[in-house]
Amino acid sequence: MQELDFDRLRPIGLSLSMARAITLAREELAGAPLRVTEVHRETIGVHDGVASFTARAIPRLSRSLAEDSASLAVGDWVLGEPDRHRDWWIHSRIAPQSQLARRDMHGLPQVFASNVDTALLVMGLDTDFSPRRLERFLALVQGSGVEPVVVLTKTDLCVQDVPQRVETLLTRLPVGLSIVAVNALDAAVATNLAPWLAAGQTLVLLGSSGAGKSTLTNTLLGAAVQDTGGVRQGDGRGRHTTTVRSLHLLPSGACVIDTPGVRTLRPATDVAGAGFDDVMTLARACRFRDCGHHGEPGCAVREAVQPDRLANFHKLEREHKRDTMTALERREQLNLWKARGRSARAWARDKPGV
Ligand SMILES: Nc1nc2c(ncn2[C@@H]2O[C@H](COP(=O)(O)OP(=O)(O)OP(=O)(O)O)[C@@H](O)[C@H]2O)c(=O)[nH]1
Ligand SMILES: [Mg+2]
Ligand SMILES: [Zn+2]
Repeated sequence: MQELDFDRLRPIGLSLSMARAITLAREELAGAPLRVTEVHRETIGVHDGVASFTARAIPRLSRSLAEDSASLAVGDWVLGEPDRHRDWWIHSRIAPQSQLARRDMHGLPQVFASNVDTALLVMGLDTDFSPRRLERFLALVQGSGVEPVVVLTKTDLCVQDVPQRVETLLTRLPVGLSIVAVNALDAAVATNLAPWLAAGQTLVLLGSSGAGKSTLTNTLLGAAVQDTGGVRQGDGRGRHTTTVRSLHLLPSGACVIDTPGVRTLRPATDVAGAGFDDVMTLARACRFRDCGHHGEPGCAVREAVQPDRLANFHKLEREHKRDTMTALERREQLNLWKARGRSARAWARDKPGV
């Protein structure tokens, strides 16, 4: 077995703990360590620390991942080898040490990125600004081991709104959360974000279309690598310029993953109340142990949490319940609805005078 070349793999985000995991895996598995930079239908973009190239997953790997409702994601570490035609094949994936995922419309987890240290939650200070959406992103990150950092863009376009909007977030969101306001076009963003850009770190950019994720990527890269798009006049929405997730190597030695803007976001987290530590803590002081914070007497949550934040908490809680229902519970609920439908029909039929 070859020694792991740490210096070579560092620029593609190798951490010490992942180096250990790869070394361990290679005691039994063959192949060179590669990092996934892009995932396409048929092919996978990878980087070996020196160059990027295209590979394919062997069918056995695709099948075994699919059996676990998983698939290769940008940021994954994999082992691969070239065949005699010099075509590269990925044989195995090293278990990710962190993952950010949402639920798709069928309720299945869809991974944004693997092995990430920091999630930059990018939001424009213009019409994109929405504390409720930001709370959804925070719920998605919570419990994943990834540090969320709020990056507010377009300070140059919204000079007057900056202090008040930052204040809105500071009073509403949990204390200790990092909030940075930047002009994504200005090279100074590298200084603003320096604490998260150290060599070996991996960041992912999340946010709605038009927020400035690709603009930030380009400014941090110091080159126009990613296409950026305008925003629609009127509603200020983006045009979904970026269509695939991609990992880029920054001059600072960190890696950044640019992602397409998301329209709807259902966090795929197992943690109930994720992103709402304040609510969970305050709830211990409610008079009733099973207080739902809907207006029960002696509710400590309603007293302290902003009404709109609490409404968002309830909404996410309902979605979480629906998403984490077991198949059995789902069936029971369906039977209950059917029974209700039957009795309603029977009632309509038997109603006197009909
Ligand atoms: N003036 C100014 N313009 C910005 C800033 N951030 C983004 N923009 C502009 O906003 C538009 C959208 O930026 P993009 O970087 O393409 O947005 P995105 O988040 O990548 O959007 P999608 O790829 O569609 O998800 C572009 O015209 C950018 O130039 C900023 O801080 N200041
Ligand atoms: Mg983009
Ligand atoms: Zn309560």
